[in-house]
Amino acid sequence: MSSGGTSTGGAAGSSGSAAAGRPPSDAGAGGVPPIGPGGAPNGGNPAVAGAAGAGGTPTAELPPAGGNGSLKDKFQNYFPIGAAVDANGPTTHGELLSRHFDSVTPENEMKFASLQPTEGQFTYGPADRIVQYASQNGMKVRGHALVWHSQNPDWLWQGPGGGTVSKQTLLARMKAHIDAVAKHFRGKVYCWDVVNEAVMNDGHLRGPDEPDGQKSRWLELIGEEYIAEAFRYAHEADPDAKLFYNDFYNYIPDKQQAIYELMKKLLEAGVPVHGVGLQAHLNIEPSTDPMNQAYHQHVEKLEKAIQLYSSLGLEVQITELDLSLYIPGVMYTEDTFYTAATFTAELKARQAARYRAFFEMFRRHHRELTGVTLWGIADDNTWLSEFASMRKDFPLLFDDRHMTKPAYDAVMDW
Ligand code: 9MR
Repeated sequence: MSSGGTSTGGAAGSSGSAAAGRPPSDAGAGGVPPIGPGGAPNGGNPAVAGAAGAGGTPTAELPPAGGNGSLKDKFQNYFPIGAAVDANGPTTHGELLSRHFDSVTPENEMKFASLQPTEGQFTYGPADRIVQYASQNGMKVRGHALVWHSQNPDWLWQGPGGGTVSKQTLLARMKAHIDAVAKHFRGKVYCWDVVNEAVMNDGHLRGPDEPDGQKSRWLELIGEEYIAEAFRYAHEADPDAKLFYNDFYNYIPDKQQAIYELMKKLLEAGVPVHGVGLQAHLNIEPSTDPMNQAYHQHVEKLEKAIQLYSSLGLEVQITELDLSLYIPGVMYTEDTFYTAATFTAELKARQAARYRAFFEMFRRHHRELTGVTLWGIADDNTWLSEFASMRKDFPLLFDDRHMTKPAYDAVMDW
C-alpha cells in the first residue's frame, strides 16, 4: 500500500534502510519474479478465552452464523475479522472498513522507521490517526511490528561514536523503543506483533548470512536473546497486551517445526509470549516444484501449524491474509501480468474456491483462532500491486471499485 516498498522479492532493509522488506522471492530467471510476502483478544470467540491450548479439531457443533450483511457479522461467533490499513484507509475505504471489519492493523505506520526515524524523536501522527478512527468506530487495533529485520532507521545500527553499535547499546535502544511505543499505545493496541519474521524457510534463525534485504542485524549484533528480550520489554511496558510472534510460510514443515520449537523454548523460559501470527500470504495455487516454498501451500499444512502452535497453549491468528493470482515459481512478463480484462470469471471462481477452502479450515479451528486479518481491504490498494512488484494483482475480497468479489461470496457462503 502506501509507504515503504521499493524492492522486489528478496530485497530490503538489511542495513536498516526503511525500504521494503519482502521475504525471499520464488524467482527463477528472467521476467519478473513472483513476489513473496516480507480482532479482538478472544473477542467474539468465547470458546478460546483461557483455553487457547485446546488444540486439535473441535468436536462440538459449530455455532450459528451471524447474518449475511457483513464479514464481521457473519463470523461473529467464530473470530474477529481484521484488515490492514494505511493512514488514508479510514477515508478511502471507510465504508467497507466500518461495515465489515472488527479490527485494523496499521500496515506500515507502527514500524520502527515510521515511529522513530531519528533517535529519541517519535512520530506518532499517522499511527495515532488510525488508532483514533478505530476507537471512534468500536474497532480493535493489532500493533505491527516492534522488532523486524526490515523498515528500520539507519541510526539504529550505528554506534554513538561511529562504527557499528555495541550489543549493549542496541539492546538499550530496542528497550527504549519498545517501552515508549507500547506505553504510548497502551490500552489502545490490544496485541502486538513483537518479533516479526525471525525464522527462515529451512528453520534456522534469520541472521547476517541471508541474501541482501533478508539479513537480520538483530541476530547479528545481539544474538538469539534479542527475541526473548523483545517480549520481556513489551510485557513490562504493557502487561495487558497480548504478545505475538508473527511469520510467513508457516505451511513449510521445517519452518513450522522450528517456530514451534522456538515458542516452546520461550515458554519454558517463562518468556511472556501469548500467540503466534500466521501471515498467510497465499497464491491461487501451490507450486509444483518441491524446491519452491509454495509447494507446501496446502490447507492441511497450514492447518497443522494452527494445531501445533495451539497445542502449546498459545493463541493463533491469521494476520496478513491475501491470495495472489500469481503462482510462485512461474515467470511472468508484461504481457502475462493480470489486468481487469484477464482476471476472468474462471479465474475469479478459482480464487473464490481457494479462499473458501482456507476459510472452511479457519472456521473448523475457531476455538484456536482469535482473529483473521486480511492484508488490505480492496484490490485498489494492496502491497502486491505496489510499484515494486511492477504488476497488478487482485488478492482481496473486494474489487477495485469496492464491490464484493466471488471470493467474498465464497467466504460468506455457509
Ligand atoms: O504491506 C507492506 C508494504 O506496504 C510495505 O512496502 C512492505 C515493506 O516491507 O511491508 C508490507 O507489509 C509486510 C508486513 O509488514 C510483514 N509481512 C509481509 C508484509 C508484506 O510484504
